[in-house]
Amino acid sequence: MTVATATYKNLIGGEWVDSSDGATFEVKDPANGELLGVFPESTREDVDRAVAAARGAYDKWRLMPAPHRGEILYKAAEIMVERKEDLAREMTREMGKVLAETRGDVQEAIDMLYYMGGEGRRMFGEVVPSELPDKMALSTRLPVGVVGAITPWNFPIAIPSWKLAPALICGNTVVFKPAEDTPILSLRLVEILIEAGLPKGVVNVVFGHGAVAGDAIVKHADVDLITFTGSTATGKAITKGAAEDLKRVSLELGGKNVIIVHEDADLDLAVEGIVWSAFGTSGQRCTAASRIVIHEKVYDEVAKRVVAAAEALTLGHGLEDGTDVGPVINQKQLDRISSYRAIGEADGATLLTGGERATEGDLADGFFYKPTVWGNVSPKARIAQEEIFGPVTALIKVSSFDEAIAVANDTTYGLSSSIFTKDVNLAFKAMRDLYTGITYINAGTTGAEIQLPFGGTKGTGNGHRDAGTAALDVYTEWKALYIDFSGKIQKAQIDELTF
Ligand code: UN1
Repeated sequence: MTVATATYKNLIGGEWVDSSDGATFEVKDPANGELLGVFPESTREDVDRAVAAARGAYDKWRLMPAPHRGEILYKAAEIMVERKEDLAREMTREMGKVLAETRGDVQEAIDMLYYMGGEGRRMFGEVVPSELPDKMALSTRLPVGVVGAITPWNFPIAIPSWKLAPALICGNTVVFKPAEDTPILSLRLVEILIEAGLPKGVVNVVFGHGAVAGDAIVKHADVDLITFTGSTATGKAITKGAAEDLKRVSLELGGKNVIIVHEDADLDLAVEGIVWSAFGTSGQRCTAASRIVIHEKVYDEVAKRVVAAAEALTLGHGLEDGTDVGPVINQKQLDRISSYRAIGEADGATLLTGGERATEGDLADGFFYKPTVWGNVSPKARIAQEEIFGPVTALIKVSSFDEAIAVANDTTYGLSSSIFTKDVNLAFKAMRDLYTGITYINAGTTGAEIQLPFGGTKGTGNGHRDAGTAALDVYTEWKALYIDFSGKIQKAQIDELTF
């Protein structure tokens, strides 16, 4: 397969421009190393110009009625529906995951554009009674200003849509730095927004790496809000960098997501859910199931079936028919995932399958890692505590429901959790007691829909949520309005009322 290599530019104030010093970086297919594109390596100066363009476009955009902003998002969704297949194919080349999953990624962006387009005609505030006569009290939303959006490579178009669509519908302008591994698909989203009628300067794109371009956005005095999805370490650095200006920071960080298999579970369902959640997207989802907590009565059976299913998965290029699992994103991630083999052994866990690169035939040209299952993992082991972000999962044996919940909650993360059980009482206890932002009953840990809040507790974030109406709280400031039509100066909490 030959793919035309293109040279791309930053988008600043509606103009396509090179980086200020002309530096570039390359983007390659993780399955075979093919060169796909050359991108500007943005400097602090480029970020300064992008922020100035976003600020310049802000007043016009915030004053456009929200339903009109919504129409641009609807139009973008419609264009994306038409191009879904092409976008999905291009994404598989750039990011590696299989075509069914890249179609899902594009669909998630379509869903988000439609959903947030609808918010243009909702974006509800509140009207509440005033404690004084002839006075009205209500709340409404104001945009925050210039949003710096920094996004990861694992959902190259969906996650940018989670940031850009709500930011835009609320009336903010944006400086967007997509992940350096997947800039092509992120750029496609912006191109589509422009085609749908987005005015110049409302979204500005600076390509590059976190150390310079990302850092410049985070520390820029004229950026009001940083929205970031990525690692917990980077999230902490962003929080510190943004503290000087007291910027609002919305973070979606790591996960160590858990599936509980209770003794009464439907094991066919549970095994299918485990395999999909652990090895789909090569385990590179924030929501991937990297811990499976299994009741001792069914542990051996579940372990046997999960190992057999993992070994039956076909690795290959995501565009080839029959591929179940694509490559991981890059050499650095491959090295990181590989390093957990020795860590798991040192933890005293039993390697049941995988634990090494896959190098048969063409796989040697890409970053392929065998689906890996560790057995008899201690809940405190590093492979049960640290986010590996690859096709690796840890089986943990427990002897009761209460122990399962305690083990499930015993991590520094809190994104997604699930339980397989037929006992309705236990299902409700799990919904209440699993301290995560998302809990599934009789399903795996992945597959969140965009109309509900997405995010997690503890080290997974800082209390904000992507998606759903909760996202509106990230991208707006609440404003309270009091309208006194009594013709007097009335004093709240002071005036004695007689009726
Ligand atoms: C992520 O991995 O950061 O729920 C996002 C899911 C997807 C989104 C994952 N809808 O797995």
